[in-house]
Amino acid sequence: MVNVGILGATGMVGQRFIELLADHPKFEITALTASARSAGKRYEDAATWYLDSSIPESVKDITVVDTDPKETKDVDIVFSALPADTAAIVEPKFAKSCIVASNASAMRMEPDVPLVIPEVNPEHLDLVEIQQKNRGWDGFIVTNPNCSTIALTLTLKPLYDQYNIKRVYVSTMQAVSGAGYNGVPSMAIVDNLVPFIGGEEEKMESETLHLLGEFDGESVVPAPFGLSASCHRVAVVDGHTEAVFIEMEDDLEIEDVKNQMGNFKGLPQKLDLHSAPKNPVVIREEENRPQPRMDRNADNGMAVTVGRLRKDAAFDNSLRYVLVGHNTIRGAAGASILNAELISEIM
Ligand code: 11C
Repeated sequence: MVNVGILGATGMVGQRFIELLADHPKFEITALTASARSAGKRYEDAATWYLDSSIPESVKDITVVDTDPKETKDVDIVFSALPADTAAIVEPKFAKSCIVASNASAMRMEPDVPLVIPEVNPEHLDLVEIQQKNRGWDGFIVTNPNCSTIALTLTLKPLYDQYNIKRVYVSTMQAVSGAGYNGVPSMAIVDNLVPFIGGEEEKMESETLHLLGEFDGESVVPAPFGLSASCHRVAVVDGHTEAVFIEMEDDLEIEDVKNQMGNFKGLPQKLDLHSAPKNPVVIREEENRPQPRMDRNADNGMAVTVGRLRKDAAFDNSLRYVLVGHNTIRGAAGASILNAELISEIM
């Protein structure tokens, strides 16, 4: 077993890490960190558990420590659920000696830090060598994208491989858990919608093109199409919904698009990663799907569900669809864990 730690273990994403790692066949949680207020307490006493599942027995008695590498010796991988400002300071300290699989946005666009979705761009992990050389670290940082970006990019990748994409518009309807809130108290948003999520549109626009970009041996050259995002918070507990509009350079057949997405695997067959979904994109034909409550847990929350896939009659060579992805599983903790599983297999 590989010893792993979770940085920021008491928050919403930290709890997802615990839930997903509790019975992991290769990773064993041996360290949990949080702010100084929680340090020294048993995990069960330090955390207000938000999830529907109960706190796994194996972590209840772990003593929470400060988020400091001196406190987490003997850990090979740390998963970071830290807020971006803390992550920017703390993650480099951990990366001196261990692998940091980060969900935080702080280091994602650093030119020598891989931003990876295993099914989309595993080859970007080659940046690790450059990172270690640049920074003199024995460990390294690998990041996963923002939750809305992951769901969108998993659906764009099979299309990008097959067609010349000209431009993409996306309008999101994002769950409150994305803001780190527990569902019930934050349902003050019921009967309302917030038409702004700070930094989200910029992240979707830059991260998506970076993920689909080519690593030329030195750096990543972003994919060459236009992408415009409008992001909104809605009264849903978990599961981000996105309405996607794509214009291609050439004509397309909807059946072919469905086949490309539905049969997309991404990972080489010989790689059997524990958390990988069987099919990263699940296609639904019903007119009223996907819906967050019905579809966010597809393949343990690791698959993105696409529905309402249709030609866009308003423009030439265009299509539109709606997707739902679990924002704290596929879009956060599950994404970092899948990155760590990939690293364990291939590096
Ligand atoms: C939200 N997507 O729903 C955000 C949360 O860059 O990892 C995740 C922010 C990030 O508000």
